[in-house]
Amino acid sequence: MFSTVTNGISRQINGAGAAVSGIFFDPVLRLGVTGLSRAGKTVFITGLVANLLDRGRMPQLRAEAEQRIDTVYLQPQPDDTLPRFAYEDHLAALTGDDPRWPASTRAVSELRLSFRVQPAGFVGALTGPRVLHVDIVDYPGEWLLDLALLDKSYAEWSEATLDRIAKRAEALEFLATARAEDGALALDEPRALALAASFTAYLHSARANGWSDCTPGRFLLPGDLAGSPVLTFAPLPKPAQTPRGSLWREMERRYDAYKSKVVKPFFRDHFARIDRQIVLVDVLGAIHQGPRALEDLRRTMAEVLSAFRPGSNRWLSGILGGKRVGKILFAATKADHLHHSQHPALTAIMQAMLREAQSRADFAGAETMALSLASLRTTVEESLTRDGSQLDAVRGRLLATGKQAAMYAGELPRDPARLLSPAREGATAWLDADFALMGFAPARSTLKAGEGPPHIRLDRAAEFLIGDRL
Ligand SMILES: Nc1nc2c(ncn2[C@@H]2O[C@H](COP(=O)(O)OP(=O)(O)OP(=O)(O)O)[C@@H](O)[C@H]2O)c(=O)[nH]1
Ligand SMILES: [Mg+2]
Repeated sequence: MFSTVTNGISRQINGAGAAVSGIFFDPVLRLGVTGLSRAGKTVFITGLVANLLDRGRMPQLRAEAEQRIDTVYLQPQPDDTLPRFAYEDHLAALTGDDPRWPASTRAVSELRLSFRVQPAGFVGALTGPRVLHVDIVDYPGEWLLDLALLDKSYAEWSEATLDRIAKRAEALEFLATARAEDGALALDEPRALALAASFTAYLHSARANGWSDCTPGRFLLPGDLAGSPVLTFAPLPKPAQTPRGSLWREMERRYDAYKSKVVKPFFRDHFARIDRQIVLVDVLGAIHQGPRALEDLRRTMAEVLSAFRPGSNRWLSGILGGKRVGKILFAATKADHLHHSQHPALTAIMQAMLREAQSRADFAGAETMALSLASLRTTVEESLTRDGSQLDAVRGRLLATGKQAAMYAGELPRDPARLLSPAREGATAWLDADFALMGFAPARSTLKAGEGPPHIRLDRAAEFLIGDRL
């Protein structure tokens, strides 16, 4: 009796499964990985994939703890026009004999990771193993900032940009060039190129000095668009007359082309297809740079996040057509610079930074979480005695000299407002504290069979992002 019933159920489930997902293809989850330049995207994807292939250090991934994961394997990705994420090269750099950090990324890339899992529970016992493909897409957060350009004309963008950078030392040279230019005069291509080059140079030095709002996004990461007209424009003061063929008119045309030929295709072809998202934020780096950098990061992150609030942009809601990112994880990276006793304070700062952006629309129902992680742990914890008191510190191999050193980053306040408020009020230095950071190199390590490279909380991140689908 019982067996006929279960047989019936199992046939039904098989039938339903085949009808829904089609027996010919397995479900796919697209995971977007983003963050501003140097936030830690490449190291994150490399560490995550290595630790999903060899899961010895992933106890918080539930399907792994329940021993339901049969195998995980890399597969050719489905998008023929996207470069593959160079996983093997990055892993070799991070874990070789002379471990080093991977080079900065030039373009969007993708990797397909496939899971063969035993489904959980009663139903699972009946249906047998199934396959889930996770397509990981690495793209710069700066490209999300470009969304704001869609609502702005060239004149509005020029004015806003010139205004915003007016007081920045990094922009002095560009501003002088731009002000000396008369946009009403006929276009002279070498002058246009020089303007764009000067603006790009400003963006690079602004980025290097810790400013986060470095847009248009492709100016920092041009890929194969380098030198093309869509990237040969810059903000200019608007002249009284803008005759046909003038520099101003041509810059306006190129700005519009950037929006329609670069910004829109990215959102349509890549962003609109993302199911889950992780946003990596180098909070520690900004704190180290000082209050101005932290405030700039907070404002920029709020802008990055507007891409995840359907309704913030009409054109975007139109192409999304009701589809939205279901889960968003905000991760403060490089947490291995801190002793674990300070991780809650770091997470709290990350959370507070997002609170404003979050409360505005709560991402229209997307589930969100914040945590601190290290994609590749380069340090071990150590207790230091300084002036008779104990300090929770970390020790690692210095990037600059290759020597071992212990570091104490400073005491992050338990109350995030102690940092965020002075930053918002325009303080130029932290009053009662100093935050040091040392650049650590990846540690030399010999990995045991079945274990990925050392990390902090990659398993928690993976559980949040894909655990419910395993
Ligand atoms: N200590 C430590 N440093 C990290 C970690 N992850 C990233 N870093 C540092 O941050 C730098 C940037 O990391 P990437 O992963 O290349 O950052 P990215 O976001 O891909 O950068 P771009 O491709 O240039 O936009 C690395 O070179 C490291 O110095 C980490 O887990 N621990
Ligand atoms: Mg990268």
